[in-house]
Amino acid sequence: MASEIDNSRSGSTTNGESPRCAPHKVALITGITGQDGSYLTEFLLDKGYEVHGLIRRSSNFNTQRINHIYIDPHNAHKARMKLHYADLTDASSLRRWLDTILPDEVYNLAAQSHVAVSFEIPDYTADVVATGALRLLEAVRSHIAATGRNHIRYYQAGSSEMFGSTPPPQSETTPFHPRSPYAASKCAAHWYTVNYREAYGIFACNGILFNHESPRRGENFVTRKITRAVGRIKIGLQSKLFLGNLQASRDWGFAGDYVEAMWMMLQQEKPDDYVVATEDSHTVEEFLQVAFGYVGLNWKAHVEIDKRYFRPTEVDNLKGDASRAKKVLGWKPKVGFEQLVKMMVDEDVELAKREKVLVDAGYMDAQQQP
Ligand code: NDP
Ligand code: GDR
Repeated sequence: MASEIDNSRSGSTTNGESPRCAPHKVALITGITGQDGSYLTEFLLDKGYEVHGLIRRSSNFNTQRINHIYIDPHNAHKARMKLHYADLTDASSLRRWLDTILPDEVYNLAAQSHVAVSFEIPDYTADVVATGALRLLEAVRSHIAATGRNHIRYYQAGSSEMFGSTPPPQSETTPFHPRSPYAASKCAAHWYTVNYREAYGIFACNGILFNHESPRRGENFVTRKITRAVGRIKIGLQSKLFLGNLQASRDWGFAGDYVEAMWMMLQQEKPDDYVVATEDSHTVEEFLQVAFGYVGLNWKAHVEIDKRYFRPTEVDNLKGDASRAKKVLGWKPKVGFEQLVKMMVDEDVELAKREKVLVDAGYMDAQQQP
């Protein structure tokens, strides 16, 4: 699905709604195939942007979350989202695509983003999350030096995990105390971004985003793992759900709301760092109660604790203070906790129904976990 680029910035616009030479902004997104990348792409396309996404090579297609907005590049005048192969571990690919695409805004969303997995592959996690951000910043810096395009703006996907064991409420001034290789790598990426802003005057922002979820959330994060199980249990495809620590608290928002904050940060006069959060926190157990209760099930009858899902060091309590984002950006979340859980359960019940059709027709094993 990744395509060769159309080098002309004025020749490839819109889904046929605007004139071919209409002025438009160009965004470059790393991590476009992820949860946030897909919502951000929709958001920017709606605003009239031309969106270029960097995708990494995979032995299977990894574009499921953006297939619905993909237009074959052979319809070049219609396709406003374009995909290119690159990798955060490959500096040359980053610089090459910057020079070719000439973006106005760069969103660095790519990451090995699973906290528990980062204990298993710490070296790789640091290479992508920390050094990957540095490679991209350096590519932006050298691209600006070579071209003089100093209006380019950079967004770094920071995380509430950086606060780690520092107690809530957490704001932009709260000290970091990371509790995983992932979180330590995000701290490095955060400070690289601050440093490139201070050293080279690059318009670079850190969004310190608290957990945000959606029906597109990866299936091994706890919220989606729960709502997938609720759907499958309700439809009779599964009976048990194995989880780890149920007492951890998270400030869970909706990913669709959070990508708007990313964009808002890059529209300000000056670059800065912002916490983005709902300011409301719930335990994993509370998530279970709402999700199972919504379809008339008792979570206690289905959930079993499996030690393998506990982490060597846990982050117990995250609850953001998003006053700066509210005041300066005018951002606020639209979807609350219960609405989020119900949205995810609704979608996953429908997904389980479709799976059931495949199981009944003999195309899928009922025990086959997604
Ligand atoms: P996902 O895990 O859904 O998506 C991660 C994206 O990064 C995918 O597109 C993935 O590609 C890509 N990627 C992974 N490794 C590489 C690499 N070496 N080179 C290029 N691309 C790579 O994450 P989210 O969308 O949930 O999160 C987006 C960003 O925000 C991440 O940086 C995450 O750490 C951060 N974040 C997320 C929060 C959340 O609650 N969702 C909260 C705070 C921060 P592929 O599809 O091929 O795997
Ligand atoms: P988190 O999200 O670590 O906060 O990182 P995750 O959903 O993985 O864990 C949240 C909490 O749930 C507990 N938990 C389990 N987690 C998973 N994945 N699987 C289980 O079976 C399970 N049982 C209990 C965890 O211990 C934890 O306390 C997410 C990612 O998106 C990061 O990239 C992002 O930076 C942060 O959110 C903010």
